Amino acid sequence: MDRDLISTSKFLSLVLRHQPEKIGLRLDDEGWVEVDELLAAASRSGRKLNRPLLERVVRENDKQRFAISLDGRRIRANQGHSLAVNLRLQPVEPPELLYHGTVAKFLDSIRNDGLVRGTRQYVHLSPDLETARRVGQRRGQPVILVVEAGRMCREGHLFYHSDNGVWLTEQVPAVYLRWD
Ligand code: HQG
Repeated sequence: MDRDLISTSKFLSLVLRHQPEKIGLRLDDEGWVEVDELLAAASRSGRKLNRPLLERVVRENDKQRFAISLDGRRIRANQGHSLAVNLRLQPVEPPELLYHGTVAKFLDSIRNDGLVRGTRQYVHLSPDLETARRVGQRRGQPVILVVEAGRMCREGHLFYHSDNGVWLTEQVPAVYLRWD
C-alpha cells in the first residue's frame, strides 16, 4: 500500500472502529456510516479524502479492513471495533485449531486469565501460523499460541468469522491454549 493509502486506512480505523466522535460522526448500531457524511466530516476536520481514494482503500487494503455496502452508500470497518457495534455476524463452526500471535511479556497473564478481549469487542484469532506471526510481530518477537477452537466450540463457546477472515470469540479460557 502506498503512503496515502496507509494514512487513510489508519484514519478510517480510528473513526470507524474507535472514535467517530473525533470528527463529529455517529455510526449506526451495525457500525455503518453514510459515505457522504464521512467525506463531509473528514473534510471539516481538515482531512484530504474523496470517494475515489476511499474506494481504493477499501479495495486495496492489505487486510480488507473496510467494506462499502452493496448500494455504495455506506461504509464500515469489518472488525476490530472497541465501540459496541453489532456486526450481525452469525456464529459458525471454527476449524479445529486457530492461532493467536502475541509476545512473551503477556504470557504469564495469559496463562492465568486466558486470552481476553481487552479494549476490543472480541479476541482476534488467525486461521494460520503465518497470519498469527504477523499479528504478534506488531509488538516484537512473536510467540504463537495454538487455540483448541473445535473443542471450545463443542463446549459451548461461540465463534464468528469476520468478512475479512479474522476469527472472533469473546474469550479463550487458558485450558484451551496449547503452548508450543
Ligand atoms: C494480549 C490487528 C495479557 C494479546 C491484528 C494482544 C489483529 C493479553 C494484546 C487485530 C491477554 C491485545 C487484533 C491477557 C490477550 N493478559 N495480555 N490475559 N489476553 N492479551 O491489538 O490480537 O491492523 O487488541 O495477545 O492484525 O494483537 O487492527 O489484539 O497482544 O487482527 O486491522 O493483548 O489487530 O489488525 O492487542 O490484534 P490487540 P491483537 P488491524
